[in-house]
Amino acid sequence: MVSTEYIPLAERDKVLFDLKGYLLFPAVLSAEEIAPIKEQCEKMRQDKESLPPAERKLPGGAASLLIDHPAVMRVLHQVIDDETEKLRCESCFFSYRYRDDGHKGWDPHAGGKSVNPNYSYQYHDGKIHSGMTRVVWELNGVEKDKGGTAFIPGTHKSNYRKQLNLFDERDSGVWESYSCPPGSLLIFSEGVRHTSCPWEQDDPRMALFFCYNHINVRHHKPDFPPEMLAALTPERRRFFNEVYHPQFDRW
Ligand SMILES: O=C(O)CCC(=O)C(=O)O
Repeated sequence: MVSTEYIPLAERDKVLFDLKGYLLFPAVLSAEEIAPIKEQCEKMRQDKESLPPAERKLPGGAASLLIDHPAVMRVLHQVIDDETEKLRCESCFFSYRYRDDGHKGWDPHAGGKSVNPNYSYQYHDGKIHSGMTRVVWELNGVEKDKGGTAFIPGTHKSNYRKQLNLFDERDSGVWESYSCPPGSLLIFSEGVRHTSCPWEQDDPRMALFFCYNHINVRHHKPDFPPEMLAALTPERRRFFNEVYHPQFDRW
């Protein structure tokens, strides 16, 4: 059982997110927490029908404990909204990668200041207001520069949005990636220029990609099946509410 209590995000991490546009927290999940999620993901990949309907789609089943994991909430409360009821989860998928898997690999995208609420990243009145925010759980270890997501740090605030492609070559000297043990948590603003990479490790990548946003905004088409939503606790189901402002519930 994951406690919903959390230690507020350190000042250093808040400033680092603003500076770079991403944060990495190593080994947040224990081996005992990772195992059932990996088992669910393997079944989804190889034998979906063996799972109950509510667990065939992420983030149902064992993975549901990640929806409001305290290590995620303490960041989203700082960068999207400090009220949980104003946070939405709008997509979740499993990335299974292996060497020569035919994946598109290097594919830089996003970056630069934007007024589109989905890619917007603002700092106002002493607070960060990040639009679409990715939360990635690396269930297996990641070796540096061998397939983890790569970033051009700081580009969520870059003024030269259309010229960022000047740096798109992998060896342009501005890309940064990470290594991490299993169970690590990567959180980034979709506004920072980033890319997937060819997977060059022996162990596959097993990563869950969640996408969060403010309750007022949506980027993805909603496609969470009713049986998955029905099996969640009310506190977790709330993350899949339609786009609206919760003040209307009070009137
Ligand atoms: O696969 C990856 O490492 C990056 C995924 C990505 O580009 C995204 O989440 O927008």
